Amino acid sequence: MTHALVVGIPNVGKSTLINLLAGRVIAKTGNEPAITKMLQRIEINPQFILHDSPGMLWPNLENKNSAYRLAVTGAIKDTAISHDDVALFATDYLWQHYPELLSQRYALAERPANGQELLIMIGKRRGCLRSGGLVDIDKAAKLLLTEFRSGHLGAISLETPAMMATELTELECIRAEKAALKQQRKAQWRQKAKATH
Ligand SMILES: Nc1nc2c(ncn2[C@@H]2O[C@H](COP(=O)(O)OP(=O)(O)OP(=O)(O)O)[C@@H](O)[C@H]2O)c(=O)[nH]1
Ligand SMILES: [Mg+2]
Repeated sequence: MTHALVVGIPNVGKSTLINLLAGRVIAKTGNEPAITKMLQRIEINPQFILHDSPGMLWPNLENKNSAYRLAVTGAIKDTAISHDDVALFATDYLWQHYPELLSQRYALAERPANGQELLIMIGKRRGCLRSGGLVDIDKAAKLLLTEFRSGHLGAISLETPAMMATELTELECIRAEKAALKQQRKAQWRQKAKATH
C-alpha cells in the first residue's frame, strides 16, 4: 500500500488537488487560509492512500517582505496583517514591476506617484467610495487583493532569485546589528550586577 502526504503553505490548492485525484469532493476547500484544520486520510483505492494536511508556514517570518508577499497571495489570514498594509505593499510592488498590467486593468489615465496614490485611483475607478465621495481605502484594498488572487491582473511574480539575494544580504546586516545590540545589553547588565555587589 502506498501513502502520500500533500503538504504546502496555506491556500495553495492542496485539498482541491486531492478532490481531483479522488474524483469526488471529499476534502473541504475554500478561498482562504486554514480551511483544512487537521490531517485527513483519503482512500483513493485500497492500494493508494492520500493524506491532506493543514497549510504550514515558517514559525518565524524574519524577512518582513516574505510575510507581506505571502499575505498578498492569501496564504496568511487577512486578520493577521491589515488589508490596507498588504494592499499598499502590493500596489508599491506592482506599480514598480507591472505598471502596464495595472494601467490596462484599471484604465489609468495618469501615472500615480506611489502605491497609495495608485490605490486611491483604483478606488475611484471602481466606485469604492464612502459618503462624501471619499475613497474607501479598505474596500479598494480588498478589491485589489481579490483581483490579484483570482489572477485577473495577469501572470505576476512577487519574488525573484535576485530580489531574495538582496533581501538575504540585508537580513544578514539586521541579524548582525541585533546580535551586537544583545551583546552590548549583556555587557551593561554584567557591569550593573558587578556594581551592586
Ligand atoms: N486559480 C486556481 N485556483 C485554485 C486552483 N486550485 C485551487 N484553487 C482555489 O484556491 C483556493 C484554495 O484551495 P484549497 O484546496 O482549499 O487550498 P489548500 O491548500 O487546501 O488550503 P488550506 O487547507 O487552507 O491550507 C480555493 O478557492 C480553490 O478553488 C488552481 O489550480 N487554480
Ligand atoms: Mg486544505
